[in-house]
Amino acid sequence: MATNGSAAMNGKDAKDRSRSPRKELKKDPSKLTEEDLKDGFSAQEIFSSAITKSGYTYDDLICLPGHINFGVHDVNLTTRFSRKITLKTPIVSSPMDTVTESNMAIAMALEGGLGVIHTNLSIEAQANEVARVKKFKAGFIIDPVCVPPTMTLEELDQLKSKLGFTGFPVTENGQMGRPLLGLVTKRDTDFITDRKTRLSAIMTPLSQLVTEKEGIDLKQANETLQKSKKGKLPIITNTNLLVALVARTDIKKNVEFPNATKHPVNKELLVAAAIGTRPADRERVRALAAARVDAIIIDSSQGDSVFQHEMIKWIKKEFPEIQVVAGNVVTKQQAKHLIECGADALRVGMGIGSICTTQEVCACGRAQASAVYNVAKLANLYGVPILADGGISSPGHIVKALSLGAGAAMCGSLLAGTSETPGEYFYSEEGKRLKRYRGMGSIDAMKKGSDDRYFGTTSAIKVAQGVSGTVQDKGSIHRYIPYLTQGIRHGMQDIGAKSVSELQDMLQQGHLRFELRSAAAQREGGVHGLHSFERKLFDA
Ligand code: CPR
Repeated sequence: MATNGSAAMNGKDAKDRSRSPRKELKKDPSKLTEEDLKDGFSAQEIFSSAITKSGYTYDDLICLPGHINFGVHDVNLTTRFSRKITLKTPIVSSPMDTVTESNMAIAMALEGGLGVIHTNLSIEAQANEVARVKKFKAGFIIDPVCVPPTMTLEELDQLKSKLGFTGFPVTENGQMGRPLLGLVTKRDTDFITDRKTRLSAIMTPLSQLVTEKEGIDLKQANETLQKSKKGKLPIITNTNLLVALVARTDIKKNVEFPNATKHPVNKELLVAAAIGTRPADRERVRALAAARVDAIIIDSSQGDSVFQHEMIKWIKKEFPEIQVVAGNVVTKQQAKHLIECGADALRVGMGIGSICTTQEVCACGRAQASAVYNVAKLANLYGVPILADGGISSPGHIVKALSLGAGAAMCGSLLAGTSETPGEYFYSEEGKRLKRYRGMGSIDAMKKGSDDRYFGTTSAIKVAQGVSGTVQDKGSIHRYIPYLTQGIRHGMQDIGAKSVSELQDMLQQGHLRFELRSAAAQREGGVHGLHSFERKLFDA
């Protein structure tokens, strides 16, 4: 065999040498091509299951860094939620009864994402939650707690200590939307010794109140509050019905939300709501449409069913302006069926949620990175965005979901425990502040109605596909989402992608490079080798 440096090489040997790695290393660096410098693998190469026959999770993968020629604040996170809805923040809160009701949906939309109101509510209650989001106007309290004139000071004291605020509108019957009779504040109540006195005797009556008429904007309300030096400004109709309250403390707190997800014309916040696939859910769709819902999510763990096909076609025919998100799916075939029925977006993920036992119980599902990549690739051919649903526990996972073709990440556990989620905080034995978080297929949640998602409504035995647990307090969404988005921006900057669309162009052209991580590489990529450490997520 010819050796290196041998002068006497025959034609075959010369050919072999031109392929040898040693020859490659000796290449003139100024002649290196882009191909020579390619490291790692394209997504197509990684997910070509013909070779490995394995599915991969987010943690199995790592994105290789690219070239940075822009600042982290230049990264644009604008993305597609569905055919017609665009978000400035690629995060959506899950339709779960411990994650999204109106408070969460309002906060998510203000931060540029979107909230999906869960369906474990009566039709009327769910439509009401949607209406609360649509009626939201920054700075205006649209459902202030009202009290009746017959209430005693003693009862008011109890209410104050429970709710933590001090001023209340007094209305006929103590209900919102009724004629305003007066206002009780600290000034009216502090020096009254007889706590059996009724509010009608000590409130400041309507005739002495500063009020404004319905239709006023926040700037005008603010001016009136400043001029009058009052703490609360009731907003009323021409017939004195109470429609909102503006509080000086809220105006001071009220910040601008430049990323808010709003209707381009009427400026209302956008909101989505989940439904099931039972015939009775058509009535639910009608009520949600009447409440002006923007998107309907058909909530099913296995979306490729004849029930869902019929539901998609029916909604698209009856309410063509409402965006329909179908799912859940994890294969190209499932995705194709739902898209061809008219879906405007797909929800991707089966059996990978943090609270989920579907893969254990039903032996069905798919590792999430493989599911997202494969479904996104198919859906992209139709111009339909996908939501990577579940299994997200860090901003890095969101970067990976976007890198594999998702339009946005749908998150449950990541957002659970924020102050805007339903449910009260409580303390663990070690003094940690916690909230409950449970799967919609847990026995507890199914008993409240969500069994339809797991095809369990008519079964004699309800089989749990999830668990019920707790998560730690994460503070407000208005601090937490900016932390997540800043993390995503850093990740995209490292990859060298200035926008989500650029990232996905890189994915499609094979310029986005990945590697699989061995078990040791995954250990190395986490905190290791310390005696102890404390994880602080951000400093703001
Ligand atoms: P995590 O973000 O907590 O990992 O997952 C949330 C997602 O899990 C939800 O958006 C939903 O798709 C899914 N999910 C909710 N409850 C579930 C149960 Cl009990 N089992 C399986 N998946 C569930």
